[in-house]
Amino acid sequence: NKESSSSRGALIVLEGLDRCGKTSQSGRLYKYLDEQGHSVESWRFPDRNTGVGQMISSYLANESQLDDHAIHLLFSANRWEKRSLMEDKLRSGTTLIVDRYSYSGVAFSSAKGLDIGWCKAPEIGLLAPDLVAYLDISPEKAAERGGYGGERYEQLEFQEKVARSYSALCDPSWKVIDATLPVVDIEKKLREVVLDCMMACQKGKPLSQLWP
Ligand code: 2DT
Repeated sequence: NKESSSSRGALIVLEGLDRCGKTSQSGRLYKYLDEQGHSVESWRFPDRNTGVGQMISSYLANESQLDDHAIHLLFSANRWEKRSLMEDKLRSGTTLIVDRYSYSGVAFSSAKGLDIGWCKAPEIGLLAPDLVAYLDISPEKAAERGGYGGERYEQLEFQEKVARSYSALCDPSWKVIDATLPVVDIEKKLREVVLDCMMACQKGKPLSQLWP
């Protein structure tokens, strides 16, 4: 029996404000684990490659308008459409590094004023991450990093609200990493917590579901 004889991969989620360095740290972490011989994949949400993802992408580019609740549900649906593949990968031993997940979903929508309980509801039953690494930076510092792109949400005032939503969501299990440290220091801290987490999953930590 494959499932009981082989160990599972870990679901690693990176969260943080725009320009906190998530994407570059995901890339570095992926490269490191891959070179160490681990089975690993780098994922991101929104996944803009699906049909739902294309609707999200055009909304983010301000090419379409959607009700705040409707776009929230699309972001959630975009995770649901990847759920079974995610579970298959994890059970077959692949570790997934995921750039944004349900926490972005709740943080960004509740920053618009939507009720936090309402925002969390459609995420119930998605796989719970084994590790949430939060790259912590103030909205002001993030804004200094060469400015934002032109997408919706990439404005200081809104990022301040998102930061407050993230603080409301943050629980003691999150690994909060100072995103203003030198890149290599962040990378080192991230590797440590990720390797610990992968070890726990190998030793049989069960997969669980949101919200724990
Ligand atoms: P990227 O710049 O990382 O592609 O994100 N967002 C993301 C939400 O509002 N809800 C979600 O569920 C997710 C995953 C964060 C694009 C923007 O989409 C926001 C930034």
